This record gives sequence, structure tokens and C-alpha cells, in this order.
Amino acid sequence: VAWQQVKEYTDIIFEKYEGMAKITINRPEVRNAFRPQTVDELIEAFNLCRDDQEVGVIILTGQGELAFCSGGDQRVRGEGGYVGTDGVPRLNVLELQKIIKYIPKPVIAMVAGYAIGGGHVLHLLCDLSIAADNARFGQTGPRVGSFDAGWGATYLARVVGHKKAREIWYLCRQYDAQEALDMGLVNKVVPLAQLEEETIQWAQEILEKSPIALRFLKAAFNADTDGLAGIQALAGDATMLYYMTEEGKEGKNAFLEKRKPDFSKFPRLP
Ligand code: 1HA
Repeated sequence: VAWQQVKEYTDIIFEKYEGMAKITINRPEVRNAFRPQTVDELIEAFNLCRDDQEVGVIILTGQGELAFCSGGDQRVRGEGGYVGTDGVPRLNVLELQKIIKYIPKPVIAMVAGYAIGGGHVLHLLCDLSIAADNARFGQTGPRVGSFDAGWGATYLARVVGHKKAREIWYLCRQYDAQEALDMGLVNKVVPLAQLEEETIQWAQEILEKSPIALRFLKAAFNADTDGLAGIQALAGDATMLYYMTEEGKEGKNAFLEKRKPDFSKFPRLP
């Protein structure tokens, strides 16, 4: 695939090709750990994908074969968060988590090597995960003095069950690709050399499907776990669809034409 760069960044690579966007965390010297700037760039790239009508599927990955992402860069961890050039401690990866979860397009994690700590949570929140046979998964928080008691814990329990999720967080072990597949943490395991080819195949199959159907399904899967915030997103999608109908347009047109709306011609289906 002839990926084409969308925009130049320092910590990530952002490319597109025929309906697919590929966002690569590009800090292989630290196993693709993220610092605040990395997260800011990821947020911007995801937001560009959200607005770009050509993009139907987003692939999130890490540079090189050794890691998807190893979580927060512990070298810049200060008091109260990870510190960027502005000196402010931040946990801005939580904003990135929300965008991955709520962007109305499927996001596929393409995982080679380690998906660890906050990097594990990123793959967890992607709609689908395709793993190379060298992938390794795990949380480290209680070992390195951190924890993600948000989606990192609670959504993990929805995905792999409570017993397994508590094991993953309490013991901080690592799990290989086959174990991850067995517990429903990833969708498919392939040899490392076929990772991108397989992921693209999945992306292309998704791209053949109805965007609005996919959008509502993603919103519904989220709404089931996310309470009123999930319903807000699902309801927003319903409003978007209603604005596209003649019935919705009649209300707006009547207002602008300073007349009473005539909804009589619209069906009241069973
Ligand atoms: O929990 C949160 C949050 C919770 C709430 C809200 C926000 C949160 C934001 C972030 C996080 C976290 O992510 S906490 C968890 C942080 N991450 C870790 O604990 C993983 C640390 N890394 C490792 O366990 C291992 O490096 C590894 C299993 C990923 C790879 O092991 P390997 O292949 O043996 O390589 P290693 O030699 O350990 O690492 C290669 C280089 O990368 C080392 O640097 P070098 O000695 O060559 O100078 C290593 O220090 C560096 N490196 C790896 N991971 C990180 C890192 N440097 C900084 N931060 C890292 N996360």
C-alpha cells in the first residue's frame, strides 16, 4: 500500500490511502511511549480523521516491530502528570481515549510487540485489534506507581471478564498473542510479516460497508457501557440522520419561511 503522508509531526506519522488512515506512534527508542506532545499530535490526527469524509477506517499502530506503545513516558513523569515543554503536568491521554472511543468510524489497533500500561489501554479502546505473533499485552500500573481505574480497568472487565481483568491489573503479568486471543482481547493473530496486510484486509472489508450503519453500531456498543454520555453520542447520530430527512427539513424550512410546519405528509410507521 502506497501510504501518503497527510501532515508532518515529530512524534507520530500520519498517513492515508484509499479510505484508510494510519496513525503511527513514532518513538521506537522508548518502545513508543507517549509524552504530552505525542498525545497532542495523536489527538489532532484523530480529529482530522473525524472531519475527513474520505477516511472510513483508522489504523493505530507503533513504529517498528518491538512495540505498539509502552504507555506514558516515565522519564517525563512529574508531580501530577507527564510534563511537556510548557512545564504543565498532564494526563492528556485520557482525552485521546475519549476520541478513540467516540470517533464515529472504526479504529483498528495493529499491534506488534508490546502493548503495555497506558499503551495497552489504547489498544483496548480501539474497536478491533489485530496482533502479530510477537505481541505482548499487559498492565504495569501497580508495579510502576500508576493505575487507570477508568476505562482501563472497567472496560477491560467488560471485554475479558472480571476475574481476568483483576488478574491483569493485580499481578501485572504479560500475556502473549495467543493468550490475548483466547481471552477475547484481540480479534486475530497473524505472523509478524503479515500484520499490515491482514489489518488492511480487515479495513477494506469494513470500507465496503454502510458508514451510517457502522456509525450507529459503534455508538450503540458504547452506549451500552457509557451511560448518559454514551446515549448522548448515539442520540447525536440520530439527530444527524433526522436532519437528512424531508421531515426534519420541513421544520427548518417552515421556520425560515415564517409559516406553520406541515408534518401531515410524513408517515407514522408502526
Ligand atoms: O497508567 C497511566 C495512566 C493512568 C491514568 C491516566 C493517565 C495515564 C497515563 C499513562 C499511564 C501509564 O502508561 S503507566 C505505565 C507506564 N509504562 C510502563 O510501565 C512500561 C514500562 N516499560 C516496560 O515495561 C518495558 O520497557 C517493555 C515491556 C515495554 C519493553 O521491555 P524491553 O523490550 O525489555 O525493553 P527495555 O529495555 O525495557 O526498554 C527499551 C528502552 O525503552 C529503555 O530505554 P534505554 O535503557 O534503552 O535508554 C527503556 O527505559 C525505554 N522505555 C520503555 N518503556 C518506557 C521507556 N521509557 C520511558 N517510558 C516508558 N514507558
